[in-house]
Amino acid sequence: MKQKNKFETAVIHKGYDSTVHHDSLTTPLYQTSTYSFANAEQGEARFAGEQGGNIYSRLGNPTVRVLEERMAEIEGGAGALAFGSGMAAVSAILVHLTKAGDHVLCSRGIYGCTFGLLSIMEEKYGITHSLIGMIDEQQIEQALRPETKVIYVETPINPTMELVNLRAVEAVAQKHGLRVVVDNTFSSPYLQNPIDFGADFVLHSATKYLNGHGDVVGGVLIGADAEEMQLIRMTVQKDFGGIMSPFDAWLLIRGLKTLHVRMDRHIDNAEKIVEFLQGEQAVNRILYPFDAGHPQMALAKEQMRRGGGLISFELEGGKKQAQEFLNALSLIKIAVSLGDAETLIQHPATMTHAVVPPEEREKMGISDSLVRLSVGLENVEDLMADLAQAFAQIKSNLQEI
Ligand code: 3LM
Repeated sequence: MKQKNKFETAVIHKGYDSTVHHDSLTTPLYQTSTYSFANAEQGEARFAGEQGGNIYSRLGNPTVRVLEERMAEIEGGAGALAFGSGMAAVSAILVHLTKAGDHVLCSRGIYGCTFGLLSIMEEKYGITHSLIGMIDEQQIEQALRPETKVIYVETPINPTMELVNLRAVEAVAQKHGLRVVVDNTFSSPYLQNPIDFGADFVLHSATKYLNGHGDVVGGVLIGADAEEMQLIRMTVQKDFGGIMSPFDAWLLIRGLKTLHVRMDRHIDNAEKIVEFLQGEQAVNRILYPFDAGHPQMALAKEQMRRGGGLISFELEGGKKQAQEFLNALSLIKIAVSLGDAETLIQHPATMTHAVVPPEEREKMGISDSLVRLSVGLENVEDLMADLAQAFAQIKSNLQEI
């Protein structure tokens, strides 16, 4: 039997066979919307599912399929589907798993637009949700309702870096017959593979680390069951239609080849910046999973290979001081999104999580003084110099508080 390739090899080779693509070393871009059938009977057989082969790019595309196969492999799943955005992947799996009257149990924090989507589902279809901390089985079990069907979590949570105990989630899900979905965007498959912990589905905003170059908006859903993934392809994905374009898949295939190299550098830089921030008076709290000050560091080390490239921290003062700090930066760009080569900083309360009502934001732990740094691939000394000069600039303002 052929040995399964390791991560670093799979991100470069899995799912691509050059001999059936004119020996092209890199995956060709099949920029086509449709495919011609040899004859009418072939078209009929393909539509009837009696014969494999391409039909129409909303139902599958050879370039997109290479990405899907590669993603399934590196997340340890049995199948994957690529979508036009992370939110298209989130909405597809929630539509697949729920019907009117069901309840979704979520981690205490979730990305702002996921919260927005769940609010729409509640208002329009009576699919309710609740957000809770997920430290142990008892805590999760207590929050279940008779109509709970899905446990939907992020870990680490955007932007508070709180963790969900994946083993506890799985134990409760097993006991009560619930489906588990994990948004693994913050870790990337290089640091954490939730299917190994029993998750049914893993999803990514491919816009972030998977692509890594800030030039694609995309999403990927990976599932533990190949048949169910094929069912989703031919139902929710086909009929809601939120597919990924072949060109975006092509860019993602290129970006993904360096995921492991990029992640290690993001993390090397992040670890040095955490250390630097620890010496800063204006920083009240640092939120980084592998930092000794993180209340769940032990859990982080059980679930994640390293701490990741994102650091959130609370500054002295409130919204005004946080905005002043962002404005004082020069090399570091003020931008939402994450996982790019460029270091990005944003203010969750007024940006990524602005759609979440203030009282809900407070429950999630998102204060007005919280900022989120996506550490890039620049020279770390340059990044620390930019942070240091920004701290120096706001120092006089802070002394006035
Ligand atoms: C952000 N996040 O800056 P797309 N799941 C997680 C995410 O962080 C995101 C998505 C899903 C950010 C985007 S805010 C307008 C910019 C954990 C996106 C959604 O649909 O590909 O953006 O993924 O935190």
